[in-house]
Amino acid sequence: MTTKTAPQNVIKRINELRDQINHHNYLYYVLDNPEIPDAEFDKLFRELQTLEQQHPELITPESPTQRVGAKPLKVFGEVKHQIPMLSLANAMDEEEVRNFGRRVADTLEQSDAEHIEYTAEPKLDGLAISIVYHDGRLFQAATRGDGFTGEDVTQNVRTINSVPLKLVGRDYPQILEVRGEVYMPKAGFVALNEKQQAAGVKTFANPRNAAAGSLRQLDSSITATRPLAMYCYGVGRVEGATLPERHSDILQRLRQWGLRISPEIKTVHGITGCLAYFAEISKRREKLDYEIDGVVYKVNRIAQQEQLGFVSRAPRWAIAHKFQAQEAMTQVVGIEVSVGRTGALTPVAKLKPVDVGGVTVSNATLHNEDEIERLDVRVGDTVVIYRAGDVIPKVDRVVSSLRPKQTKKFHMPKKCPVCDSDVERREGEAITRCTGGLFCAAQRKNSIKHFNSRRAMDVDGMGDKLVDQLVDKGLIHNAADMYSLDKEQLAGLERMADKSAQNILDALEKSKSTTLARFIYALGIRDVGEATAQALATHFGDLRGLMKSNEEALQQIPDVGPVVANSIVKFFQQPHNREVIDKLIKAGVHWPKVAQITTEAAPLKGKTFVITGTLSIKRDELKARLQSLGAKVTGSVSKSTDYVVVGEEPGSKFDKAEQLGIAILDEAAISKLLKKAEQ
Ligand code: 5U1
Repeated sequence: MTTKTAPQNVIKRINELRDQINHHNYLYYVLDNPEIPDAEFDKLFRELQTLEQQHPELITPESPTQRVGAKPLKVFGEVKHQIPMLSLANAMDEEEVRNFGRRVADTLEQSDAEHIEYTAEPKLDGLAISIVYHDGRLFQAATRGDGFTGEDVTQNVRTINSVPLKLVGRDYPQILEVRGEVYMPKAGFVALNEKQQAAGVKTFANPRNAAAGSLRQLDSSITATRPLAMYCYGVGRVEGATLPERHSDILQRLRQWGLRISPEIKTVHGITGCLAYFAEISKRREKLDYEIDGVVYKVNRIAQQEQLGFVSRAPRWAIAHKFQAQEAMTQVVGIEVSVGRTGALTPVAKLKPVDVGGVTVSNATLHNEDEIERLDVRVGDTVVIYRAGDVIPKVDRVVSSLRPKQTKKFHMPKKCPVCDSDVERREGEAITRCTGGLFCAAQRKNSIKHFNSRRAMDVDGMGDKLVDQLVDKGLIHNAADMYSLDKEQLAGLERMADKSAQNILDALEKSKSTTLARFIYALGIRDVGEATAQALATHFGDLRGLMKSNEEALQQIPDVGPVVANSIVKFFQQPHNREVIDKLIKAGVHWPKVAQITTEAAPLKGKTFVITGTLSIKRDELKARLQSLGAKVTGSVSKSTDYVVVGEEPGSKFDKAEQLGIAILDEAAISKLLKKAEQ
């Protein structure tokens, strides 16, 4: 409907929309740093288009609807596109694709629309590029810019490996302009961001921005280090040769000349064929090596393309069928910290529910403290949420222009939000962890399962499923609680007869008699494996000594460095962990006294051992016992080896030991030596 005099509120809204669109075009095209999701931009654009259609008298040549993209950056030379690089009309759903198909069939006066040939191609989320070859040699490369004038990025494009500097064969046109998309493969994007982060410089929000930022570098030696690639999807100016009559055949010809064409391009019939292609590629989208934001359908016969022609900014013979947006904008109403099974603290943004690609999202992971710092996300912020496939949605960026006044920076808590134990974050690591492993409800199941495992307390029959049931029913909260279970409680569980309940009680009773090394290992202290547990047991001789020790003293023990020492001290500092240990000892868990061997008096100090072949004692256990007696255990035999311990079916180390005349100990001999040394 056209009204001659537009109301003031319409004029005001049109001006607002133009300002906003110009601002976002600048962020997107010039700074390669979009603030809002594409879908939000499309909404603004469509609203402006609708208002301008209703009030055509208000259209000005400067309106963003009257041009494609943004002006080129002045620092690059300008390139005039002899044939404008137009954009594509979008179809947001099947209905819009079917409308496109009907328009095509009507204009071509085709009664059988399903007969019309189309090509269907992935729509890469990169940067449109024009590359001109003169006599087969790369002459000039330019970005699309505003569609009529682009930026001269020849030097940068020359660094992209998939762009040939010289065409292959002889029958190429004298002048050939190919058009396509420069993009950054997903793996390359992840690697680049890791590199940027390590160097403490800006990371990119997504592969498209990374591609754009890399291509529009002023220094082409930087572009050369970026993992850019290109696919061609069409031609512009062609002089001195005639090209085939179908788009698909033109692409094949480009391939013969050495240009890269997507292997995913297919020829299909009718809109039914187009939609089947869309469904098929949607399923494989996540597995593709590059990001795509939709599919492009093009009428395949060039004669039909010419018949269809163009309308304002776009050809009538092609359309981009966009995937549902994977991004959406919403507000952060809170930031909570969750604790995982392994004690890792993960900050989670609580969101005003928002639809992202057909799924309602109300939480998004913020990963870790570094990520929060990088995003500077705060409660009250408007954020862009990104969801790919089945992965947990993440906060992609903060829309800083919409930040309310008086927001506060978020900091990770100092105490575990589940059990109130201290949290720790090691130097060089991104994850913050709870140190209350034995007690923390979030880690409960994991820590009890580890406690029961064969090489720890070896509670026979107490499998993972049983632990899950006991914890879920609230019958146990930590490992010590298992020793207070009675037969009735156990027999009341699923698939548990009286006999099996009694077997579990017997196994628990049996497990009370253990070794100090096994007990230390069973506590599940971070970084304390069997070998370290053994070394701690032999060094301290009893648990109290270990619990009271400090980092300095711990580091005197072979194999205990500053990181492990810190984990041990932190673990025993937690009152809740100590409570559980006291309860275990009160329940009757005990071990024989261990002969204490201090490092200075270690009987095997200075001796080097190598182990080869199969022994009845576990290799790790033997290694730990030797180390706790001061010996060094290495992996290869040399002149400095003192003993080679040889089990069944020894390897070449045995032969080498014989050649070098090194003392060989069989199982009986090493057992005797250990017994004597440990006395
Ligand atoms: N795959 C593909 N992407 N893409 C983008 N084809 C294709 N064609 C385009 C654009 C802008 O434009 C022509 C149809 C003119």
